[in-house]
Amino acid sequence: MKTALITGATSGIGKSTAIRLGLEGYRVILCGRRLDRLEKLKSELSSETEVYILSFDVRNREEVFSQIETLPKAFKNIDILINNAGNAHGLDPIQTGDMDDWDAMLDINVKGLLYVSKAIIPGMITRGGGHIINIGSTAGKEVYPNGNVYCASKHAVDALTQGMRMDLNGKGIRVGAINPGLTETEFSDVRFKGDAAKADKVYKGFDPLQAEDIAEIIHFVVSRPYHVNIADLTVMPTAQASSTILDKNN
Ligand code: NDP
Ligand code: 8X3
Repeated sequence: MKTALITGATSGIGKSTAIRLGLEGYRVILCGRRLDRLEKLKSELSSETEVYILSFDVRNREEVFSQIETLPKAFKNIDILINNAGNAHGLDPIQTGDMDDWDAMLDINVKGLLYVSKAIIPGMITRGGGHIINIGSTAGKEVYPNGNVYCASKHAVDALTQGMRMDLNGKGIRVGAINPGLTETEFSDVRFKGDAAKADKVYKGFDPLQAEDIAEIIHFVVSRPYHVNIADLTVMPTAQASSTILDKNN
């Protein structure tokens, strides 16, 4: 039975991925800050697979390492790391952007991903195998107006995926990125700080991707034979052609 650690499992893509992998027979480690949600998900999944919870803020370097250190023997050998935790904060032109939002995006989406990876990669190297999937974004391929720092954080994820793949080559570790386009999750609620009307508008008038669509792709990627590494996969709703071209009548 393979063990997968999923960051950001309390909601959206991470939660759906945890469910999908759990149902497919992977042992899952659910991570996130909202412990109540992690506990609820654990109780839902426990009849299907072995589940363990780690509640930490990916921004807190010490917490990341000390929490991962507490994993019991059965969960310690992580085969699959899904670096998913992340969000956008704000959608403002650079000249009026909120610096706390900038810090949050760079600290969570970039540095948080690095801390979690740093805590897990040495074990993978020792065991001679592993699979890391970083959740990038179409925003990591193409910048859009007012997306400035979020796009920069996801471009950094793109660079880190390439860098990890090079540095870990020869160590038996597969590294790849999945880059979703518009996906209906709590992403826009967070971006617009709980303004539900603004958040809902993002996904109105077209068929956005759902978290389950991405979870299905993640399961496909991790279940390929060992010699196959899906290095970089971008997926958009059919209505989306680029980060700025969206047919809301599709
Ligand atoms: P959600 O807001 O639904 O989920 C975000 C997850 O990240 C939550 O589980 C949240 O858990 C976790 N998270 C956020 N901040 C922290 C933190 N400081 N420490 C630990 N966990 C944290 O959004 P999505 O599911 O959409 O987002 C998942 C990933 O997908 C992100 O990396 C996002 O950038 C990316 N993405 C999303 C797209 C979209 O259109 N929705 C498209 C492309 C990429 P908690 O708050 O409980 O800690
Ligand atoms: C999330 C997709 O276009 O809202 O990364 O930035 S987008």
